[in-house]
Parts: sequence; structure tokens; C-alpha cells
Amino acid sequence: MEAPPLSSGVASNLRPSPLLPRLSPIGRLWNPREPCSKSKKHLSVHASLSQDSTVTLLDYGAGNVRSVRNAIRYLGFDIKDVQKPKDILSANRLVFPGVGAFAAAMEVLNHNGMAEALCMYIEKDRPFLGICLGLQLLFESSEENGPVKGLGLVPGVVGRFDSSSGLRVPHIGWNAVQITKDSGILDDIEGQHVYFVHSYRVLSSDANKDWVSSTCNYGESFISSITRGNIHAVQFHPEKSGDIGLSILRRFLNTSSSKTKKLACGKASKLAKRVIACLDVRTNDKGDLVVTKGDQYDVREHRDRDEVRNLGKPVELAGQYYKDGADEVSFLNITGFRDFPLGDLPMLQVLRCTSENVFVPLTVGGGIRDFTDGNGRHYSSLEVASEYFRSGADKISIGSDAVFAAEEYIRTGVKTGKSSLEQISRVYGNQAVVVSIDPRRMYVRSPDDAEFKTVKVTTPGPLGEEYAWYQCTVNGGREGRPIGAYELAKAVEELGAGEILLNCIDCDGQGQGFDIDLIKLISEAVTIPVIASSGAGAVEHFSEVFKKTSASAALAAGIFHRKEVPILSVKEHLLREGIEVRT
Ligand code: 1PR
Repeated sequence: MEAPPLSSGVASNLRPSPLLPRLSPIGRLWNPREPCSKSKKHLSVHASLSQDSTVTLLDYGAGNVRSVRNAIRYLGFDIKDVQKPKDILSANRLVFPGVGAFAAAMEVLNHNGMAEALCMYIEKDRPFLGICLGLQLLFESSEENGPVKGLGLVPGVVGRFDSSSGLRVPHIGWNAVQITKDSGILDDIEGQHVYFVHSYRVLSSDANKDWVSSTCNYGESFISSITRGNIHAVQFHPEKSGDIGLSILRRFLNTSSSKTKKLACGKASKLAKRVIACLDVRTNDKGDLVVTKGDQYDVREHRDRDEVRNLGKPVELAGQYYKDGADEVSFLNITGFRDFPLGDLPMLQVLRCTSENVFVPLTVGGGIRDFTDGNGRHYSSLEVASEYFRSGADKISIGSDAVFAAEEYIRTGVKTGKSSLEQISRVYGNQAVVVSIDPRRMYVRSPDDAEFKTVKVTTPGPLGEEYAWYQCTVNGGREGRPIGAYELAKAVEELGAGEILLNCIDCDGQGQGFDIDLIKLISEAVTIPVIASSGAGAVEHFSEVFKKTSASAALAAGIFHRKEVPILSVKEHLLREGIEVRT
């Protein structure tokens, strides 16, 4: 699911737009047999039969659909936005990238008359592609804050993945799909990985099995796509699934599939471990925005003039890593705690430019917090995040502010709902919110010597200490806080984080391998995905972290920037070691 912009009014804590309805209380029950539209007399489908290069996009005002727009444009098509229900009915091809939460989306569709037009359009078998929530809304109902009634075109109920037996939810990452029937647009994707990010799914049943064109396994088999005639909908994100995803979109958009290139048969069978390239970005002393890289968070050269290390241009490097096979790209604005990101237009521009050509997920972090500028204008963390999402981010990453929120939550035991973490995850969904932890190892002789959870370390400390706890820091590692990484991870999961980016200041830039003790500690403490970060120096470090911990992804920076170890070599090595990755 993607992100609603601040002006949408869809989320309950956002400023309502006069064009959009006030949200009614959700959770009401209804009769699933009730038709989705009561009167259709005043509407009729009247699309022109001529083929053109225009794609109609149903961006119902609840979210940023930049990445879908970018992918469509990249494939050479123009976009016409739906303004009124009749624009749906006159579409030659309609793409519906569902965004936000189920109930809010239905509210908007019902209020604007879009639901009725959508049902008519689909019932007339006009070319349609729903993405993610755009698939879920076609079903009868959703348990997301519900039950809430859907469009009711396909039998089935949208339910949450069950994490009670240790399944990491949200389901984030590249998973394999099993094709169950010919759909035209999914030809050749059997055995390939596509990108999913969701906490809710629909199960196949006797009632909907004729619709199902592919399934995916994650703890259980769920519907990953449906097809009937010209109607298609996918639970995954083609616009974020690299070349495979673009080929799916191309097949839908081109009536003649002869123009699409045949893909080599893949061997994907399950959720792949992700390899993420990270770009620490900041302005150097000359005022240029550069990718830099520190040693234990110190990014200055300490030779000659103490300059900030310059390892390249953010947009170029991100594009290169996409081509090299990175499963995600992360940008961390490492002076975000100091600067105000909305004043940092070049960083927003980096996201906008990158998202035009990079079709894997983009995460951005740094400076996501409430802020009052020099003119006294107050910006909420939600506004900052919204601007990042609007500029092309798929996920935002919160560092310092999440530490303060966790400290307060642990101290009071109360979820105020006011922290940046809670607000952003409520509006955009947990899957869009990463918490970045910057811990430092603190050795102790015995667990009794620490207030926080310790681990028995694999390598004893300088004075032979056998235990350590991991102290959280803020402001780029400059300030240690009275909270351990274990306590923080558990607290931020409860507050709504969808994923943890786990750095380690001691290992950062050292090339000696990930901190396995720390990664085991945190990945066993939470049920959300954990990204292992800091210290990769060789391909073997990646297989080690995946074999010894349950991390879902491994992130590296220095070895990729310095071209010491290409991403392809990492993946080839992981495959040789029997670890599934996207190739
Ligand atoms: O606190 O919300 O403003 O967020 C600031 C963000 O910037 C945090 O995510 C924090 O981790 C990051 N950050 C702040 N200062 C630095 C620094 O390096 N001086 N970078 C920094 C953190 C760590 C990783 C790095 C890995 C892999 N960098 O992102 O990329 O350690 O490196 P390696 O493979 O070379 O070992 P807020």
C-alpha cells in the first residue's frame, strides 16, 4: 500500500479536504450480498475503441501513486487522472493502485460515486488492473479495522496474516508466485520473485477459485493475483518489482503482448532474503549533496582538510545499484537531526529523480520529527513524512525520534498516539515505517551489571568482559540514551513500526562482518522484519548473517560504494550457500 498525501483528509488525523467525505465510524456489519451500487441508471460505459497511449489512473485522492505513475510513463504511456466517475467509464484501460487503509478507501470511493462507476466498468469487462489495496477492494469485505464492506465483485474476505506462530508481519519483500491459470499479463513470472508489502491478504476458496490466477506462500497460501477476462488485480507491486514488474505492466498496457520480452525461467520458491544498498547522504563542505560513508559514524577524511568523504552522487549511485540488482535502496539524510528536511529540497529532488528510473522500493530517513522553523512555522513529523512519500519514498525511516517515543512509552506505559512513529504508521500503515536503531556495544562482566537486556558476546570485550548490552543513541550516534536496543525494538514494534533497520556503531565501516550477537538478540525479540546493517566486508558476511540469525535483509554501504564487492557477487554467493535471493 502506498502513502496518502497530507491534503487527502482520508486519514482520521489529517486535515479533511472539502472534496472528501468525513469518515464514518468503521467496523459496522453489513450484508455481503447487498450490491455495491444501488442505482446505475445515470451511468454508462462508453470507451472509445481506438487504441491510444493513454492510461487512466484512479488516484482517488488518498495517496501518493508516484511510483505507479513513474512506471507507466517509463513504459511510454501518458496518464489521464480520473476526476469524475464518468472518466472511469470512458477509460480504455484503467489502473487502480489502491492506497491507504481499506475503510478509508471505500469511504472515498462511495462518497464520490467512484465505487458505482468502478463496479460498472469492471462488470462490463473493460481493461482493469488493480494493485495491492486495488485488489483487496474488489472483495466482499475486509477485517482491517472492520469488518468493512468492499466492492463485493469477487467472493472472499480480506484478513490479517497470523503472526501468533512467529510469522513476521508485515509480509515485506520479494516472494515467489505460483501461477494457477493463464492470465495473459503474468506469463513467464512463474519462478520469479515479485515485491509484496502488506499485512492483509485474501485466501482462495471454492467461491473465488475461478478468479485466482496465482497464489503466494507466506505462512499459508494466499491470493497473489486474480483474473477474469480483461480484469486483473495483483496483491504485489509490479511498479516496485524491477524488470519483472515492468513486464507485467507492459503486458497489461500493450494489447499486443508480442512486444514484451520473454523472461528466462526462474527458480524462486519462497520469500527471498533481501540485499539492500544504503546511501548515507549529506551536504559536503562545498554545499553539494553527496553520498558519504563513515567509520563508526565518523564521515570525515582526517587527512588534509578533514573533508566529508565524497563517494558519489546520490541519484547516479541509486540508479547503478538498481541495475546491479539491489532489492531496495535506502537514503539516510545523516544530518537530518540538525537540518530541517523540508528545507533540504535537494534531498527531496534526489528522491523524485531516483523514483523515475528505479523500480524497487526506496526508503528515506533522517529528520523525521516535529519541527518549528526560524519563522515560527510548525511542521509535524507527519508533514515531513508526507513530503518524503510524495517525493517517491515507499518507506520512511525514523531514528532519534523513535528513541524518544520508546523511552516515554516505557516510562509511562501509555501509547499517546502522538509520537511520529504512531502517527505515521496509523496514516500510512506499519509497512511504511522503519525504525533505524544506532546502538553502541557496552561491555559488562555480568548481566547484573546492566539495567538492560544483555547478551553473552561471541568475542569478549577489551577487559575480558563476557556480556554486553547495546545502548541506543540519537543524533547520528552523538548522544547515548538510557535505553537498550532490545527494549527499544520491543517498544517500537508495539508503537507501530513495520520493520527495524539495525545498525551497529562499533561495526559501521569496519568490514569485519555484522554484529551477529546483536542481530540475533533483536530479531528474536520482535515479529516484524529486521534488516541487519553495519560491517559487511565480504560476501561471506552476508551468508553468515542469514545462517546465524533470522534477519530478513542485509544492508551494506561502504563495500558497494568503493566497488569492492558487487551486489551480484553477494547474490551469487548466497545462492551457492543455498540462501534464496532474487536474481
Ligand atoms: O535520527 O531520525 O534524524 O535519522 C538519522 C539517520 O541517519 C539514522 O538512520 C542514522 O542511522 C543515520 N546516521 C546518522 N549519522 C550517521 C553517520 O554515519 N554519521 N548513518 C548515520 C548511519 C549507518 C548505516 C550504514 C551501515 C552500513 N549509517 O546506514 O550505511 O552501517 O555501513 P557499512 O556497510 O559501510 O558498514 P534521525
